[in-house]
Amino acid sequence: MRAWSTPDVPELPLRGPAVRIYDTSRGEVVETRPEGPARLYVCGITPYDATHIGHAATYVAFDLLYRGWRNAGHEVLYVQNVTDVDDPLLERADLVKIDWVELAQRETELFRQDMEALRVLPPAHYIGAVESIPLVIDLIERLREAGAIYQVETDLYFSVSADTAFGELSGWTREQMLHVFADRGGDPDREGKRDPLDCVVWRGEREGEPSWPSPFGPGRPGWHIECTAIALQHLGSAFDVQGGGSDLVFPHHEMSAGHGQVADPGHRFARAYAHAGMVAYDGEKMSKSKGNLVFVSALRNSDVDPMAIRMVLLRHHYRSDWEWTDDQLWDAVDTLTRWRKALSLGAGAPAAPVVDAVLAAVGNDLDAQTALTAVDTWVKATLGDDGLAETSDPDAATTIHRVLDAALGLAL
Ligand code: 5CA
Ligand code: ZN
Repeated sequence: MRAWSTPDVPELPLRGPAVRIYDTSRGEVVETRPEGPARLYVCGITPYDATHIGHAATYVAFDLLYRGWRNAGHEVLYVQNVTDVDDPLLERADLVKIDWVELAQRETELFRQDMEALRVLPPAHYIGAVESIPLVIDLIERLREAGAIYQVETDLYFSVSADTAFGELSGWTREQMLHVFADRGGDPDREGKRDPLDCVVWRGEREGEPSWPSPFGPGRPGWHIECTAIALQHLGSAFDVQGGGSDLVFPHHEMSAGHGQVADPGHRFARAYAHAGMVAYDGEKMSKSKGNLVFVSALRNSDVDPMAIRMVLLRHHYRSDWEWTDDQLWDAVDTLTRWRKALSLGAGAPAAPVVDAVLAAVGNDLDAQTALTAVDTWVKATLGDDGLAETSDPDAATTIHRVLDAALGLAL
């Protein structure tokens, strides 16, 4: 599948530090140590509706990681999927009486435009679930040889007990897992299952649903195995970071990792698992199923500066849960006006310490807030908010422009 176009990223005169990130499975901040290209997999959208601010926050978070690695001197190999066939997409297509393929294509195209506007660096491989069906079939065969697959009617299930590390990623108890499983695509009560937590890897054909031929009969892939198959194919085992929103910790990432670890015993699926917090609106998690949404495209259509949207997202630590309000957007618009004024002066307060501070902050678990504060301090000094305007650095504006764009994706 085609991704979106790559924005220009300025080169910086100095290297950033090694990137540290919070690993959900270890419960602490760890240093990433890419060998060869830094390998990143981030779970992509299910394209049944437009990109909302919650999605955007998650993709901007991992864009900081990409930029942090790049600025530390690593090449980055980034892979993202599109869940272009799954229950919620088929249900929505049915509801609005549109062909599911057309719905997926339309919403994926809108997502590409939103990502471009927000200056999110594109993945090198942008892969749909439908196009990865041959990979999924191969992976199921491997899991079957390992004894991890069984059949219930026409569906194939993965035995979570086959992964000796099952549960280590989330660190959740069985009770916690069972509590959310049904709400997150699972079927704990299905008769014939060996363990209520086992998950579907191949869903046998149902009337009125699309299906593809396979050695196990016609059907379609389960959700978790889609991401495992795509990641293993394009990144291999033990890739550096698996990312997504915190709603994917369990079951999605736990199951994907389980499939990967059974298919390739002795290797972790990913070295670290990173999760972005949930964005709420009107008091509840912003979600397509609840309908409490703020769409990136709707804001863009009302002429909101995409850099102001990006700034609102950057002002929240990527791991925190927060609530979107329009006030934050207007505040970011005002800030950008002030910043642009300072940047238009050319000379300003010394920029080199700001570059150091921004790179250090991004390298320290993607702390964009601290990076923005360092820039704001420079803006205040340059505009002379507290007295005399500082002009000692003749190239200050060029340097600040560069670091804002390279490290934070803010092109002003
Ligand atoms: N296609 C699957 C992943 S394989 C999926 O979860 N799609 S999604 O469209 O529902 O979400 C896309 C990404 O946005 C996921 O990483 C998800 O964790 C994240 N996300 C969804 N809702 C929010 C929210 N309210 N705040 C922050 N991130 C969110
Ligand atoms: Zn995924």
